[in-house]
Amino acid sequence: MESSTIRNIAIIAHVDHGKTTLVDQLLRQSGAFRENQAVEDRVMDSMDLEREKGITIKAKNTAVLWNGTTVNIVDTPGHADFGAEVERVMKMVDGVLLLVDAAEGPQAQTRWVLRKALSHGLKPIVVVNKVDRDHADPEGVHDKVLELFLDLEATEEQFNAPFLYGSSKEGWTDYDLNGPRENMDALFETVIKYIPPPVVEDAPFRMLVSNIDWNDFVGRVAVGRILSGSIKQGESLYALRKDGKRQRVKITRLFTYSGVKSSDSAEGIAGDIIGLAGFEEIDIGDTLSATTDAESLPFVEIDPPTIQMEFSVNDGPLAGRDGKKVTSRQIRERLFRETQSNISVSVEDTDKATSFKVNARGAMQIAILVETMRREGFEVLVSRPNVLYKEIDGQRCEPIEKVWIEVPTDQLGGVMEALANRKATISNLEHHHSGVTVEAEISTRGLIGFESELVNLTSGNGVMSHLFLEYRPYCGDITTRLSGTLVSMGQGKAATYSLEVLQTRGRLFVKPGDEVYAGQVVGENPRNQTLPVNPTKEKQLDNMRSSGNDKTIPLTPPIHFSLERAIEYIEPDELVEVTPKFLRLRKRILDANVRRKDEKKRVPVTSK
Ligand SMILES: Nc1nc2c(ncn2[C@@H]2O[C@H](COP(=O)(O)OP(=O)(O)OP(=O)(O)O)[C@@H](O)[C@H]2O)c(=O)[nH]1
Ligand SMILES: [Mg+2]
Repeated sequence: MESSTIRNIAIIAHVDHGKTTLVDQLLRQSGAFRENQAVEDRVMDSMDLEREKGITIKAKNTAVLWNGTTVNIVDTPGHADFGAEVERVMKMVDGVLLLVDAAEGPQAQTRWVLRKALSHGLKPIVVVNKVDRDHADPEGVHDKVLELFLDLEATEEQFNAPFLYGSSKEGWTDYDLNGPRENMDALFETVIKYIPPPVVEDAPFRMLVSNIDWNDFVGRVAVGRILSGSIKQGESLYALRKDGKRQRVKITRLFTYSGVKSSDSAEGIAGDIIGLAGFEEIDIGDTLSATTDAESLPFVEIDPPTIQMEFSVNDGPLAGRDGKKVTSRQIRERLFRETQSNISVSVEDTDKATSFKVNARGAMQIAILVETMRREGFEVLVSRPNVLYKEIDGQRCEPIEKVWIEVPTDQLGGVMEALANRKATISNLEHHHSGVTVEAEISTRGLIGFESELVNLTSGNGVMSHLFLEYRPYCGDITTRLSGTLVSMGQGKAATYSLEVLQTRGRLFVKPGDEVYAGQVVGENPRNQTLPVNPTKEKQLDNMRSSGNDKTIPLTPPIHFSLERAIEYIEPDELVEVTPKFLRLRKRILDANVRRKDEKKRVPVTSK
């Protein structure tokens, strides 16, 4: 193998536009799977959470062999919160396949990933995907993508990118919209013809670590593209760490990637994407080199985090009943470990030993981290996300985003009102056959919880995407939750009798038999105030009751929160208690008397 028979590409797109499904087809049609091998859909989404949520969370490598050429492919996530996964692979590839849904057209994240790819000078190939969909408008989408290229100031060469049409699901991509609709050959041909082979220098071995993989036998595996030279198993090299340390390492294993697995390889050559093991410590952004005098290779600049959440030790009365990892030392260690492979997450200690601040790109990204931790046996308290403010010219500034919302015309009113409440400014309204596209500018703060509100307002018909725009001066208080809470005064098991009474006061979050404690938020109060309640009270047996009083209204099922929804729902004086099996909402201060004193002391957080 030599570098002229290698192509390195990343697949980029807005969320759900069909990247992982396309990789399935490339693998299948290049013969990466054995004949008759049962292969699940979206094989690259191999993490449990990816399969459950149906989205890609981590960028992953694979490779296919096509007519003697090795095509290394990086599948990336399309959700905005995982954007750093796209940024960090930019240095591994020479070209990108930009997928655009033929019905939805370019969306917020299409713009963002394309901008990143163009600014790295990567060659794009556009695939208008999902042509099989109802309401697909491939020609219209073709024009919109060209407009996007113009908008993003693509070079003439980038602007003349090849366009293909296809359906990942049906397994075809063609030059022509009319067919033949048989296979992906046109795409393979275009990649090999249009994407240049990796440029390699005639120099000793050098590689920038762009990903960290995990192998049960050898531990951390450094993944990257070899810039120059070659490496064999058993050879030694130097790791230049980001903190300036230089470590000598013996390479114990060398992997190449194909299909869904990695396999051992005798040698890695310049231009190829490989994995190396043998390190005690290694992080994304470190440089590997055969010589002692090599300089560190520059890593990609990535967008800064915009939100922050507090993680703390569970100090509630039920702490430690469910989880196995509950101490601040365990939580701290786990959070700092996350920052080694998740480059857009950072962690800060606070003045309290039991509490940490975690910075990230969005609530979804943090929710995935919390969900992963609870599966590992952790218990933790998490706060509502706060945005990260910045001082610019002596003024307190906050992140502002551009949001695009697709909504059926008859539901526009409710959505506009919700946007106004969240202090958004509408920048454009476009009516089309399937509804209205609303374009607005809104603070990241105002966007928190908006997606669930939109789903509620439009019975699931509204879709939105958003993109960081810039920092602007603080735009004033925003009230995102209008309802109050029902807060338990007692501890014990929730009793049917009291819940029947309580459900006339608001909507409940607990069901009979659930363990509750004082200070736990057990329901929503339609009025914006805290109502103390006792959900544990059993019915008093007495002789005085008449049979008529026994009639009860059946209990409405409690509101079930997903972790992400719970995080966005709570107020600053509340927390989400997360354990492997349970999710509870609670007041920060559990004791009602202390809480009342504290409220009096405090300046109101939101003003009307
Ligand atoms: N109709 C149709 N559906 C498709 C096509 N390609 C993918 N899908 C469906 O679209 C959904 C999302 O597909 P994925 O391949 O997971 O999309 P993705 O771009 O990898 O999503 P993220 O990685 O989360 O950004 C799945 O339900 C697919 O079955 C297509 O060509 N036509
Ligand atoms: Mg995917």
